[in-house]
Amino acid sequence: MTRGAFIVVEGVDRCGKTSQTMKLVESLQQKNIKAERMAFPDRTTWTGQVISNYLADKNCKLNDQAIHLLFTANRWENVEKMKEKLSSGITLVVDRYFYSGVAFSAAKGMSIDWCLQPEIGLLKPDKVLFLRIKSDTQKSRPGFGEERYETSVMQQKVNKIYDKFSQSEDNWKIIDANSSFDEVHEDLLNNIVESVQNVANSNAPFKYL
Ligand code: Z5A
Ligand code: MG
Repeated sequence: MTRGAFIVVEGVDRCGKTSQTMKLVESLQQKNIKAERMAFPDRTTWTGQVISNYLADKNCKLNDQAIHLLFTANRWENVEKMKEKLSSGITLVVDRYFYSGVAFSAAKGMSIDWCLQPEIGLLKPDKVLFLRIKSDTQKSRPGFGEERYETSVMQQKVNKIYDKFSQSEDNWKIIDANSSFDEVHEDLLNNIVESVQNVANSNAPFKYL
């Protein structure tokens, strides 16, 4: 059996990651492609609950290195589960991954090299779809501004780091997230179907960071 594809959807807040990843799984299943959604942070685990409290409580004093490592631990907690699902032929559509970890921590002033070290050894995605959105469109989307990092200054810094990834990483693809939900959806879906076929045709083994 060929493994499923490991797809990550990244982008600044409110660009549409959660709503699109949910719909993508439905659309893939309608095409008879086995698919499941995951999201980081995975707020259901022990580390996920600490992270969720930290994000919701702007007075929480956890230091930047400690929260960075908790986000990373939250990914390591899920590695075996991810491998099992991919090995059984399920395509994983993942809402945020370590790129968010590096981008948000580096935006706070931490070194990118330091931020990357604890991520080494995690699974590398087959494709990262970067939902690139204009700042004005982002601010017009419902819910912006509710959690700790949802300020324009922070989001602009994060966006610059995503831009760097999109230029330096071989598995990144920029998707225009400013158009209608359905247009963005079609673009994402076409890219994922292509990745699923590439993984199946090449019988590609897992890649690691
Ligand atoms: N973080 C970190 O620091 N380190 C890490 O390692 C990781 C994360 C993994 C929580 O993330 C925070 O954790 C996040 C990064 C940090 N910080 N911040 N800020 P989260 O993923 O849990 O955040 P969220 O609450 O799920 O929301 P989001 O990511 O901000 O939004 P989104 O998922 O991209 O957007 P959405 O919920 O799908 O869409 C937003 C609204 O826009 C919604 O009403 C949609 O119906 C609407 N929408 C979507 N697309 C469209 C289009 N095309 N047109 C019009 N309206 C649309
Ligand atoms: Mg979301």
